[in-house]
Amino acid sequence: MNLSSKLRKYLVMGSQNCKRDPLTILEEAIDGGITAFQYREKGPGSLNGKEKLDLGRKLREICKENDILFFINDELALVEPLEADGIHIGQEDEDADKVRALFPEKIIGLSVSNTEEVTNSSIDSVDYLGAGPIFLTDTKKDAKPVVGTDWITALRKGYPDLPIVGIGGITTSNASEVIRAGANGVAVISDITHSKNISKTVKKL
Ligand code: TZP
Ligand code: MG
Repeated sequence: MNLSSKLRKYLVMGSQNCKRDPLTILEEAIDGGITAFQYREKGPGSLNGKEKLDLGRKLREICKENDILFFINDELALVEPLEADGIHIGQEDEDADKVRALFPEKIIGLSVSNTEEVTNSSIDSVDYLGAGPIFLTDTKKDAKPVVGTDWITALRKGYPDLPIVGIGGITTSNASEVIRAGANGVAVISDITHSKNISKTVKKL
């Protein structure tokens, strides 16, 4: 499977997003057919230090057993201990070319929310782009302004061959719009983690 296909249904999650056991939630999402997972233990209510590492190890193991790509959000120091397949960085993190130099073999994803961010980033150093927030989201309190699916269309035009994943407010009701606009995949937190039937939700995405 190529990278684009492996990013089709991308669950992003930390314990702070879960009202139930995160391990069970991940297993149910895998059951539904997610293709990638990002450990994003961040923000109010998130774990730190050893607890963060321990939960990461368990989630990583589940992804390994099920052949699901495992990404770390932001934190370069977690990449090696958790044997991540890749890392997802934002504009506030280390520059993409520096991350590439540190991890020549890892998959690197970069969030871009507008043209200025694209101009200021080393796009050549990354393997995929995260585009958003596409729709309104309550999950990330400091999210940038909503960009809509037009942002996907613009990125696709500028980067015809680079995998693009939409994020922000994506649900079973609007995921198809994101794909139709040119994204290879959808990255989702709350519509999956808060679902009463996670497997069914993932199938519909
Ligand atoms: N980055 C941009 S929006 C967002 C992140 C991490 C939150 C997405 O969460 P949800 O619940 O899928 O809207
Ligand atoms: Mg970040």
